Amino acid sequence: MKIAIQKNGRLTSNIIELLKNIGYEFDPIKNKLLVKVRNADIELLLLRDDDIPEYVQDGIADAGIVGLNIVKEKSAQVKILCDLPFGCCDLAIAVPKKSRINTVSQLKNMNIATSYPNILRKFLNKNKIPANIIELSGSVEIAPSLNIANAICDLVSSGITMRTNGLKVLKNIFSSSATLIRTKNRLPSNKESIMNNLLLRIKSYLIACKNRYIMMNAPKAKLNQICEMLPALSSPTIMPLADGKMLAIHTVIPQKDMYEVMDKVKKKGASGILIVPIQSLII
Ligand code: PRT
Ligand code: ZN
Repeated sequence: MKIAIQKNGRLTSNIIELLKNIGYEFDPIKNKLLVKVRNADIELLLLRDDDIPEYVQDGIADAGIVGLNIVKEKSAQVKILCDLPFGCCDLAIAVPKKSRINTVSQLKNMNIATSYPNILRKFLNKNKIPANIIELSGSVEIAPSLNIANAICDLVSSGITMRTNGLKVLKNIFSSSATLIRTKNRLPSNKESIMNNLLLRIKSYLIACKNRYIMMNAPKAKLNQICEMLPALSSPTIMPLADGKMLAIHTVIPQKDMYEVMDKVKKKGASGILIVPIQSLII
C-alpha cells in the first residue's frame, strides 16, 4: 500500500514521528522519492503537499497525510479518515491595521490576495460579498503593502507573520490540521486490511497520547472516596496488598487531569503514585 506524505515541509517531521511511533520502521527519507517500510507492506511516496490530494483521488497513492486546507482547496474526491493533532492553523482574512475595514462585509469590491482562491470564493459567495480574488502562490502577507490588494486570506498559526506585516485578522474562515485521507475506491482485500490496520494504529496511538496509566497504593478504608476522584475511562482495577490494610489501584485517566488527580488522591492517603505514558490504547 502506498501512503503519500510531504517530502520536505512543515508536516514532514510530525508525520515521520507519527509513523515511527505507531511501529513502522524505515530509513531516513531525505532526498528520496519512495521509501519502503521494512516491517509492513507499505511504501511512502514523498511529494509536495499540493499534489497529495490528487494522487490519492486518482489512486496513485492509496492513502495520504496532508493539511485539510489543501484537501478542501483542491476539492479532492477522497475520504477523510482521521484528523491528526499537528499542522493546526486557521485560514484567515486580514487587512492592514490602519485600514478602516473592520468587518468582512466591508470587503465588497475590494481586492483580496490569497493562495486559497477556491475556499475564499466559497466563503465570499456564501456571505454574498462580491470581492475580487487575486491569486498568489506565496508571500501573500506583503500584498497590501505592495498595493496589490486591500486584504489577504492566508494561513495563520502563531499570528506572528500577520503582526510583523502590520495586519489585523477580520475573520477565520476555515480551521485546518493534518489529516489522514484515503482513496474512495475499494481496494484489494490485502490493501484494505493494511489500511484498516494503519487507521487502528493511528487512532489507538492518538487515544494513548491523551491518557496516562496511574497506579497507587491506598488504604482500604479510603477506596470509595479515591475511586470517586478518578476520571477513569473504565472501572479501576483493585488488587489487595500483602499487608491486608492497603490496596493497589490501577486505572487510565486523561493526561490533562493527571496532576489534579495525583494531588487529590495523595490527600486521601494514596502513596507510591506512579503515572506512566501508554504506547497504544484500544477502547
Ligand atoms: O513544499 P510543499 O509544497 O510541500 O510545502 P508548502 O511550502 O506549500 O507548505 P508548508 O510546508 O509551509 O505547510 C504545509 C502545511 O502546514 C500547510 O498546508 C498547512 O496545512 C500547515 N500549516 C500549519 C501551515 C501553517 N501552520 C502556517 N503557519 N502552513 C503555512 N503556514 C504559513 C502561512 O502561510 C504564513 O506564511 O506560516 C505563516 C504564518 O505563520 P505564523 O506562525 O506566523 O502565524
Ligand atoms: Zn505546497
